[in-house]
Amino acid sequence: MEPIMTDTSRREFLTYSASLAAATAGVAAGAGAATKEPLTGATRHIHGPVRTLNGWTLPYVRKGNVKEFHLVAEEVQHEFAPGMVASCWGYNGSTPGPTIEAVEGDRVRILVTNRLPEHTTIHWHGLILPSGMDGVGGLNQPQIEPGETFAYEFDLVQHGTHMYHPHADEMTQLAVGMMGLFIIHPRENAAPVDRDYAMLLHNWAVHPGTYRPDPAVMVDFDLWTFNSKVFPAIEPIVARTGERVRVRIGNLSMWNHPIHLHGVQYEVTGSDGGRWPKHQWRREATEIVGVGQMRDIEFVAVPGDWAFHCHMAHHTMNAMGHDLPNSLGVDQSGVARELRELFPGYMAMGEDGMAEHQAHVEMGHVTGPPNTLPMATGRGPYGNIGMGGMFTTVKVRDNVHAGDFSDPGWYDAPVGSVAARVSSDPDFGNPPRRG
Ligand SMILES: [Cu+2]
Repeated sequence: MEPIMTDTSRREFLTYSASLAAATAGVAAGAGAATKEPLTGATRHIHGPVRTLNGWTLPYVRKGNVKEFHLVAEEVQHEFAPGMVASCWGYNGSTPGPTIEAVEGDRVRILVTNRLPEHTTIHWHGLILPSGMDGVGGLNQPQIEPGETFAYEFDLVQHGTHMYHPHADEMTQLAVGMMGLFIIHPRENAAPVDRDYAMLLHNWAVHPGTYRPDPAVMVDFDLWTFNSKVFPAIEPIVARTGERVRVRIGNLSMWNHPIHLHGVQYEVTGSDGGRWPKHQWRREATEIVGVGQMRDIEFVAVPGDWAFHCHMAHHTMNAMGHDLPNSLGVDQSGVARELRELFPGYMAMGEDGMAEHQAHVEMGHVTGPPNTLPMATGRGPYGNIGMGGMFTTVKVRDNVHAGDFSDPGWYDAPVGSVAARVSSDPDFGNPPRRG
């Protein structure tokens, strides 16, 4: 059975949006810059929709007083970025699976069909529910065997940013991509935002030249993803100047991630504990989202292109050969000359740092194994960006329309506001030095 959003549910959402627009217009009008078309409040909403970067939201069918969702656990062919596809496991054709969105007070029924070759379950991470609905296979329920469909049904008695994932053979099923977001909007007293983004952090061991994540790897991962995508395939977070933006971040990887946003101080406003009381908010530029944790951050959008990334440097790159001796500062010209006699075209790298890698790859000097992304890639308006993994941009412009999430291109910085060359002489100036 294909789940669909019924007319009833669509009408419910539209009616809600309209009434809320009227209620919040006064608040919203003050947020935009005065010289621009004012923010009307039409997009300010409490009950979603959430924008799952590169992802989607699962429609439901209303059956009496129950919202019924249907998840299918199955193998999916997943593209991490153009040039790299792997056989992963997910839900309803994607990893992460579709985002489930509902409202505090709803009763939900979630059908779970297992089309995997082994048993599975779903744990509703952070939700307050009856023990028998908690989804730990063997502890709370029988395993869902291949071909079977189980029904979970419970009341949503809280709000906040949550996740779902298997609690059966987790070593395999998490490693190959089984995860999703479960977002519960507050029934009342919510502070609206203009844009509401969501992402799950994850790590993968897809060894260079292979086509399936390796579930036996515990620490040495190759790929670091926002919603199972790596830079530059991760969509930008688009906003209009003055809009209030929320980004909901959940971590189902095996490492903690210090998530850093340039250009603003954001506020950490919530978690799977719901939206925190204002006196608990913290002003930060980097927030560690620990394994199994959720964090909501909010900020008022400032014009520009702003990096948004994990601050672990090796999480903003793709697979690299790193079981090698350190070549930084080592004169390799002699050995390179000898090796070129054995391997024509051999080039020594790393002597002056790794920044040259991207240029060599793009010029075709370095060809990696098949189905393997370059370690560092991406081109911006001023040249190579040299990133990968958990990196994207927040793109804020004055003229983005409400509800428009399309990539506005690169920021056209005002004249005189970009760092620029003043000399090409290494002996330029007279800077103070120690020693
Ligand atoms: Cu990280």
